[in-house]
Amino acid sequence: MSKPAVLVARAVFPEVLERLAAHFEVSANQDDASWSADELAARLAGKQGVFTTASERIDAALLARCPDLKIAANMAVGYNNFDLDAMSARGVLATNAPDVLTETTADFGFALLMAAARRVAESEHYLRAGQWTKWSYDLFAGSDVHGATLGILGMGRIGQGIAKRGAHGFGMNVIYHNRSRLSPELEAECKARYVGKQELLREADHLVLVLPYSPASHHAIGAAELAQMKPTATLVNIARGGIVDDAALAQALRDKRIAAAGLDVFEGEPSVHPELLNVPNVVLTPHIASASRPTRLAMANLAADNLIGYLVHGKPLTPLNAAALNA
Ligand code: 8YV
Repeated sequence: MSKPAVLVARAVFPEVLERLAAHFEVSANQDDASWSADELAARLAGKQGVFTTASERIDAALLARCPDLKIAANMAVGYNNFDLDAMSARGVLATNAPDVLTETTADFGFALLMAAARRVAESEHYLRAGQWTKWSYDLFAGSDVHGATLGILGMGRIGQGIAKRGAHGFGMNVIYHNRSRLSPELEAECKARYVGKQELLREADHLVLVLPYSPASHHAIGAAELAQMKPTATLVNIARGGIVDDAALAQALRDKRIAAAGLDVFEGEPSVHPELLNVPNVVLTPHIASASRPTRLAMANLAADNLIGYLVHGKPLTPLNAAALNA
């Protein structure tokens, strides 16, 4: 019997490709370039499965051109690149890669928070540029993290990881806002208090965004929200580009409406709003919050396990639309 055909849409660990090759006829993106929707559709002809990162859009238009496709497996916990309704309507299973990246991503949220609040990147650039000639009492004086109020918008697994780090490691007062409240047990574990969005914006000394992207969360932080924050506040986005209005944020940073920001995700990435590149009080990283080697490998293996689980054994590990498909 011939093996099912699978497309790997991005270059990925060789050991993961080897695992896939034991079960599938694998075509893989070798050079890590982004494919256009047209190219992706052409390459998906005759494929039953596709290994995606969070950047390949799987929607009705693409699916109409890929009648053989049965599963798209994201090497990411976020899945705003999937149109789940269109996938369900076409009988295509969607899977993501939750849990395996939670702690690594929460670590990075804290790294950005610390770097922005304590002006790590800004001061490093200054030193490298040879500008450090003397000690001065207010040289790169930033905001304290320990004991401050940590606001979290979006309280899924990664948000909870950040809350625990803040409460238990840094003695922070943790407040959060989310579509739904955590159970009292989880609130106690995270030492986090539920508040409305306005209170979150007003009270947070450091605000971390960890909510999923959807049309409802588009520009959840824009000029109006930034105007409500403390002028000493730090904003961290490790969620998705598009949740923050990057132009409004650049303006707020320039005007010192807020003190600093740490951004791992951007509207239209890998392009970055030019105004963000021109303000000093922001730390910018290229979407690497989950990028420890063990975690990226675990994410890739989980995406591979979903392809193998579904196409070989009929049992995916972390399905998103199983109910709609009876999978
Ligand atoms: C991924 C992410 O590295 O998991 C997510 O949702 O944003 C990142 O961890 C990236 O999307 C590549 O798949």
